[in-house]
Amino acid sequence: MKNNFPEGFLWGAATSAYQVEGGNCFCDWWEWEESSGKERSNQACRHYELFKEDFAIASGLGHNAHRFSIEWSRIEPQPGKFVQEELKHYFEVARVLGGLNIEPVVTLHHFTIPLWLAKKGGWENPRVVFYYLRFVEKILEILAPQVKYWITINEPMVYAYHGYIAAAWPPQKSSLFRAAQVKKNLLKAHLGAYSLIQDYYRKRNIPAPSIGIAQSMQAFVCCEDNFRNRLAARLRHYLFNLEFIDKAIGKNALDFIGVNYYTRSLVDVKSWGIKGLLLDICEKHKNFPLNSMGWEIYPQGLFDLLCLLKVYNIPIIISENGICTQDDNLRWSYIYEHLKQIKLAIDKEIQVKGYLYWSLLDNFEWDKGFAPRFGLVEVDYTTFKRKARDSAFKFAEICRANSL
Ligand code: IFM
Repeated sequence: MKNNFPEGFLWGAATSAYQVEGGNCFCDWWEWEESSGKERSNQACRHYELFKEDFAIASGLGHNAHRFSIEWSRIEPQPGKFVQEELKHYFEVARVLGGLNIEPVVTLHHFTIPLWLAKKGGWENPRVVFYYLRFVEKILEILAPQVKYWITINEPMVYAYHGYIAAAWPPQKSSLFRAAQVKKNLLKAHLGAYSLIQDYYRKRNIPAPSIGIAQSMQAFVCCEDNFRNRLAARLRHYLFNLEFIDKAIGKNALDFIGVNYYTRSLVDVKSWGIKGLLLDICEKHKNFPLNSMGWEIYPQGLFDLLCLLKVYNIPIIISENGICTQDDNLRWSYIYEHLKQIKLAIDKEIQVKGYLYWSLLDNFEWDKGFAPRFGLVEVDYTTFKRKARDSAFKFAEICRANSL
């Protein structure tokens, strides 16, 4: 039928541990919040305790998939000391999802690292690959049979950019050289995890899992159509959107591309030079409605990107797409317009296999604190009561019907 999505399409939402669980005091972000004077994450949404309630809501909203991340610093608060209770917790998280017929999509690294690792240089230190794989192995022992979809790393380029170029996130460095080092180690970690997970399943005769990364992708659009901007847009598209997945696919180490898509970026290079080419943007010519953090709403960009990804000929999951806004009608139109673009791409035989809205709950938006409201479900941060928004119910109809 005309508006149907493919059979078995994954419908749901995503979260990340640090942004919803609360009390993640053994990681780098927790310490950074203390020293930076930024809004504290504190109890976040108390999802660590309330996950069953939250998953019951997701199930009631017709979701058949849910993306969550594992908080590494809970599992391994000190080097090499793995906490059984915490491993059991994530086993329980996946078990509860399974019991509700919700497919777990597990992210192994979503921005935070244990504080002890940060003190050893974090992702700049080549040893990080060893530490990461040791952690991944522990997670496999707990989750392997229950989990089919793995995301090794969330948004490697966003991580490298905010922490090591823009100096906006911990460890607040500003060096292209360091960022390149971090990117290199993230890629090595992904490649190692890919083999580790595949081998683990193969040796135990568990049906092969599907392993991807969640790549933040923006539509890079020239503010003014001139040679310098066109060159910069191409360069940024390669470096920020494609390079990481390109290299993973080149090594046969990617089963699906996770696309995190929110907005476009207006390229406006003010001077020649590497920084200008990579980073200069225009804030003046935003022509589309904005989310509450000032990002333009540009659904067409998702279609354009999906068309460009077709050459890789591997499945794609929209691992994040969402809007922070106080206007729930705008949220609904955002979701609907992006789904229309995805459907257009599917009609062009692009293999999109799932859509995970960001986010199931309102949550802690990193250095922006709790003000941005991304949730399908509203969270009252005083009582921790949850209330599904109208957009969540409208989205539920699409999830249930598997059709627009
Ligand atoms: O909240 C973040 C998430 O952690 C990673 N992707 C983008 C989201 C919205 O900014």
